[in-house]
Amino acid sequence: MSSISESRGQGGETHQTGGEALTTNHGVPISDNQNSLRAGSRGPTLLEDFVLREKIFHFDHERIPERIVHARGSGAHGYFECTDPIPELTRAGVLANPGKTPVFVRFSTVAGGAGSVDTPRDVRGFAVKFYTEEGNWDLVGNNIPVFFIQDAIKFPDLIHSVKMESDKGYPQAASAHDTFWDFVSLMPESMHMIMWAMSDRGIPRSLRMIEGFGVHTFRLVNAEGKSTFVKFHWKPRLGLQSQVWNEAVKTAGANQDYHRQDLWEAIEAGDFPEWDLAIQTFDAEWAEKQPYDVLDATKLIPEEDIPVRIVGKLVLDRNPDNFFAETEQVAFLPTNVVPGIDFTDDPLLQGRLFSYLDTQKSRLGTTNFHQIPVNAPKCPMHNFQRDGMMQMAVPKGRANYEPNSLDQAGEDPGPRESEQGFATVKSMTDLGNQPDQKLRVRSEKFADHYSQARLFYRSQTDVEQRHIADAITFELSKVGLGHVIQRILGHLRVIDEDLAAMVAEGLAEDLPEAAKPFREPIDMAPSDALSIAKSAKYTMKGRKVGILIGQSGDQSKADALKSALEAEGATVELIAKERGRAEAQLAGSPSVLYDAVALVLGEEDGRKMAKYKPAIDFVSDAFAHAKAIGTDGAAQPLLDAAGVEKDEGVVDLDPAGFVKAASRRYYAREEALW
Ligand code: HDD
Repeated sequence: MSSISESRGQGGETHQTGGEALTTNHGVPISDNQNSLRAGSRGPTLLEDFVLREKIFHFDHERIPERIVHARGSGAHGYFECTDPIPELTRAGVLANPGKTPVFVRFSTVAGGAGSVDTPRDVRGFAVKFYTEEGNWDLVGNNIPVFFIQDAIKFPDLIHSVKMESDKGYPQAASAHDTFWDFVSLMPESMHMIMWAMSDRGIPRSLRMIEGFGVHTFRLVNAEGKSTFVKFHWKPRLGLQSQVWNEAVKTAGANQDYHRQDLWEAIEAGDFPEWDLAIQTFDAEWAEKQPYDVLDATKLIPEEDIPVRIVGKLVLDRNPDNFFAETEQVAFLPTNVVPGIDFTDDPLLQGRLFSYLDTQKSRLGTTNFHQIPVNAPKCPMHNFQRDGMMQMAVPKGRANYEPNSLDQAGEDPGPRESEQGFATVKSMTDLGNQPDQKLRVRSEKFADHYSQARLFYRSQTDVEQRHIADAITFELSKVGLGHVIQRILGHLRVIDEDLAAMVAEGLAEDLPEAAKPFREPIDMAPSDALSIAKSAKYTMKGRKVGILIGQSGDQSKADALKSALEAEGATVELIAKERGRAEAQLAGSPSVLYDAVALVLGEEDGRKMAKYKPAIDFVSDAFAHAKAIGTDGAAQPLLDAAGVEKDEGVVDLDPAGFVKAASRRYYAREEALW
């Protein structure tokens, strides 16, 4: 039996190195883990069996309440490296000094439960915990730079409406239902985020290919106490990529853990996901001149107006050791800021400052949740807070209050305040606020709900606009309340008449009167940065290719393709009808799991597979989902059965040509359907 010191790490973590004696939680060695203690071999189990009782007792309490939102998530460890320090803007060491800061990141969907699928149409959470030398800084953002609502008081309503309907208990992980669309139809401020959520941003290809945004305007504060407003952006080095809707739906069936597995495998393979951290900074004078309010979380600042400046990079290089201990128990708090970073009076952010601390107590059960290793700061932490459930620390001495004069008696007096400590920016008026009355009102500047929805829509390519129209059409087709559909169409008319017409046509609905805006929208200059397609990166890095090899297929062709693809950074999987002949089995590996496919078949395979449904679906889905298909004459019967028509994305098996073709999608195929 190994000694206790060997089996326990410094942070209290339990190592499982194998071979040690099995014990109870209290360290008593167990001789039999197969049979409970009975009165006779066929008799009742005895209450005396403390081994059984402890094991079942612990098991019965293994689950904790899941997050009310963002319940399904995937996490990873890594580091943030500040490459372009900004000491002139902030005294926060994490951004003011070059160097690395450890992080834990959790990505999530919003609406579904912890056991739901990875690929619903939904917003993605992008929460980063920086373990800085001055305490933990949590940037708890999303992959969309704006939010549905302006004021935190509406958050419970928003979430109640989007979660499964409270009487039926469905639909799970879907916004396509009555209550969500009813709510947003009555909240025109949500229209901008609706455009984003209905765009391809709502169905990302991989968590490694999403942007992240801090959403709110925050403050950076330098050593002189000067405050500068800031918006935070994460830009994925792999570029942005999305699925198409039909693909996302089928992926949910093929692999419920599609994103989680992709993230895990990339990190295991040493193919570390990376993002640049970029900032937009501005002062009050600039903010005052904008037609929107920088404190309104339903508005973004176009990158054409304030370009982003890259200050560092995020690298995720280590998978969690234990999903529950780390990814489930991690507690993000927007209140976790460090000296040099501060809040603004954004009313959505202000509400969040209460909600997250509060929720951790109900989720993790104790005010001492900060002691869980994934939540604990990596810098020293001292204060006079004591006790509470599950207290892990063993403070020495009796200095649990201050001021005290115990040092005069030679005792440790405990920690002291520091002049370098966090100090709130004093101004409440630098954005024109007049805090002379208590009011339940919103600033006039929050009243324009459509200009940026229009900006987003009109900044998209034709294909992207069509995807938005199709997504809204799909979602509304699941809405049973006719008046809600009509009300949404009324909003769409204000955003863009063509969009409204496309959706109305898709639903075979008449167009109602346009909604009456509080404030007439303005036409802002389209922003290319808002379109995924306009800044698409054609690369094999991060992409996965499936090569279907037939029984009489030429293995050397498959091998040549595989090495050419891998040389460009792609992951390749060989797929065969029989698992033993390849890495994956055709029936369990539909083409939705790959970014491009190649068919390496013999003449007989081509004929046989033309009658085999998984093979036909493999090819017809790849084609419908705008993916490159590498093929040759032998596969023609299968291509015919799958309805594939030759185009620039259907290429022969020459490795160089296929690699080039496989680095992008062929959305022109969709245009043929319009
Ligand atoms: Fe929130 C979790 C992001 C508004 C209340 N939120 C949560 C997570 C993310 C966000 C990424 C998951 C963190 C994790 O992985 O553990 N939330 C946002 C963003 C918002 C936002 C970007 C708007 C800009 N949230 C928001 C409001 C409220 C909340 C207005 C309440 C007033 N959010 C919560 C919460 C959660 C949460 C209920 C659930 C679990 C948790 O906090 O730790 O407190």
